[in-house]
Amino acid sequence: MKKAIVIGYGKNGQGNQEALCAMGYQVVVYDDREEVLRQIKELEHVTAWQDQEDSEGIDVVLKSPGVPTDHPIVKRLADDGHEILTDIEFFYRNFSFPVIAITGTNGKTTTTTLVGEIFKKAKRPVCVAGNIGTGILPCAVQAEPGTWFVLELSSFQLESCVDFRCGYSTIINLRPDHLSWHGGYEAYKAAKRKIWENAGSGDLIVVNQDDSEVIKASQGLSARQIPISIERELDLGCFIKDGAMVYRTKDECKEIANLDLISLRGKHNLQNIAVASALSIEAGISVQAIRETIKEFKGITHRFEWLGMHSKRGFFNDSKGTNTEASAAAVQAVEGPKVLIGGGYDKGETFDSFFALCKEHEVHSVVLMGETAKAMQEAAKKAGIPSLAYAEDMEKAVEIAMSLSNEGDWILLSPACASWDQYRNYEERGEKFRQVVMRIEETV
Ligand code: UMA
Repeated sequence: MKKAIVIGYGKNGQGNQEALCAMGYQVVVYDDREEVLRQIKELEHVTAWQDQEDSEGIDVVLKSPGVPTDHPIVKRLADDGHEILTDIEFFYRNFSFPVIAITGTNGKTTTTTLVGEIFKKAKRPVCVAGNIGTGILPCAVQAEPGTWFVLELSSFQLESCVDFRCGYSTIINLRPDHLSWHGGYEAYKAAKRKIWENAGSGDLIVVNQDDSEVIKASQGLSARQIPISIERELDLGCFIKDGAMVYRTKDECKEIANLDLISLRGKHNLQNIAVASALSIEAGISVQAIRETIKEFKGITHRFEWLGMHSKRGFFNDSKGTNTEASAAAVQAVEGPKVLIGGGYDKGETFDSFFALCKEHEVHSVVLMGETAKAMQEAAKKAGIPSLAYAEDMEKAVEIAMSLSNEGDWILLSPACASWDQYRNYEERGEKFRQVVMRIEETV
């Protein structure tokens, strides 16, 4: 019987363990957290692996994306001669489904979800998985042959890739993010670029012409390239023309949808829709299925999610705004005076230009939380934002935001930081925000 070690037993690790067991592996699990080890002891098919144990006879090491590559256990296993894989590389080596892979700093989840919805509308069998929250391997062991895998991939997953390659892929955009994790912007970009590292002439990549870093990353590849832009008209690919999103091939220019029909708000979402449309059309989906989907698609939870009017203020939950670029898109998506609730885990980002943009887009008050509160407060002050406040938790943050706002204002949770200093993940942070907001009287 083949043996595997799963490192990290969160969402990803649990899915990997289940899939490996279903594939006939004997699985041992390593996790730093005591409570997780206790939980493993109660399981039937899994045993905990102790760090002193011999790793001889282990065939596969599958690391969760959030376990650093320089973690002592990971290093030791690598020194013992084991290859350290994340789920996406293992998937590539063991399964042969058609794949659409999506990465980028922002918009991955929206774009991935949208492509998945388009495939469902076109009645094509599809699995939507990856960084989006559903493990790739548990889906793979259950999927029927011919199922399309639409995968959101993070830099954490991609950094350990070696041979991974897929038929259709994109890097939506590139901005500084996860800098302390990767050790700088160059290393972060290198991790992201692994999505295209092995792309060959039979593969297709969608290249955002409005992003110079993405263009740079696409250079020198033999894969077929489909450009997209929301800034200018193109000779080929997806762009905006006369108030409509269109798709131009060498023979014709088809209208995908009039911009008035698109439900998602914000310029950043037009980019996501253009990328999703290009990938879907190239994978053989009809323009009609795409049009119908983008008419209906209202976005995803925690990503610029409308929570309604409460006490005559409009609330948006953008807990998934985990870096300045994502939060900048949210701040620009609606016009009018705003209060921003921000701050969180410190990834090493700087905030000066973010708050300059907030000032430009009518953010008159900022309520800050978490590790980055102090650095953000200084940057917001420098940018000249009139009201700044600190809150120790979400309850207090919403209370302060209410007191700093006027009737008709927007109150936006878009932290520009990851959540890991105060919450398990951005979902938990967004749910907490929702709970607090929902207690405020609903108005029209
Ligand atoms: N652990 C250790 N030692 C460490 C670090 C972690 O033992 O040094 C253990 C923890 O005790 C815990 C487990 O590893 O039990 C957590 O693993 P993980 O951090 O990889 O998190 P998962 O719950 O497995 O979730 C992961 C992704 N998380 C990260 O990449 C940080 C989820 O992406 C993904 O949805 C999920 O797998 C399903 O595949 C979330 C994320 O925040 C959304 N991603 C980052 C982002 O989008 O910016 C990259």
